Amino acid sequence: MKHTLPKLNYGYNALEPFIDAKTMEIHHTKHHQAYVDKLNVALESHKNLQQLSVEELISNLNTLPEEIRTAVRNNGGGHLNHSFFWSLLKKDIQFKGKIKEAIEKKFKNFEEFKKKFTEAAMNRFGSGWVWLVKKGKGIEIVSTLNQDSPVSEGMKPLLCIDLWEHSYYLKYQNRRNEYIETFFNIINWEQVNKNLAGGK
Ligand code: MN3
Repeated sequence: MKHTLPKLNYGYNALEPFIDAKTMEIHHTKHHQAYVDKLNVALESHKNLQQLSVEELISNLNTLPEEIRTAVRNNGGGHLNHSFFWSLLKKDIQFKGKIKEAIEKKFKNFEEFKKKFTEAAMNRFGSGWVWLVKKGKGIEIVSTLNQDSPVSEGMKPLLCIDLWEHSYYLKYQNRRNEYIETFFNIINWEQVNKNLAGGK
């Protein structure tokens, strides 16, 4: 089974003016596609691993043959992280439901959550991601380097922001702070609620 680039269920311009169409198109068709392609190359001579989903691969990195472990970690991680990220983006979705309750329980209120998430994203040195994850019975903010995923650590992602410059540089250049601020306008809280409700 070859891994394939998932189609977006919205247009590249759907997140304008917060994320511009050109950035979305390049991010999806070039960056994400490259992770998919390189993952397939890494698995070419490992027929048994081709049956596994990318989530299964990333959940069990330590069981993979050493010669492809880094390639799968980076490119499988890139594929998994981006597929998840695309599902989280939508304009004009109200913050409500169980995720609202969980965030208010953990962080007191939305503003405090936003502040902590923003701090984590600003402090992510270099390329990586910041996540809201379910861990045990609670939720917490974690940060990963490069294309590492909290899935590898047994955590269940609820929400994430891509902090690689390719996700914002065309429109925001070095202003990561503006990109992070704008991200709060395009969170699909309906999907985050689904992620919270889903297994594990
Ligand atoms: Mn990216």
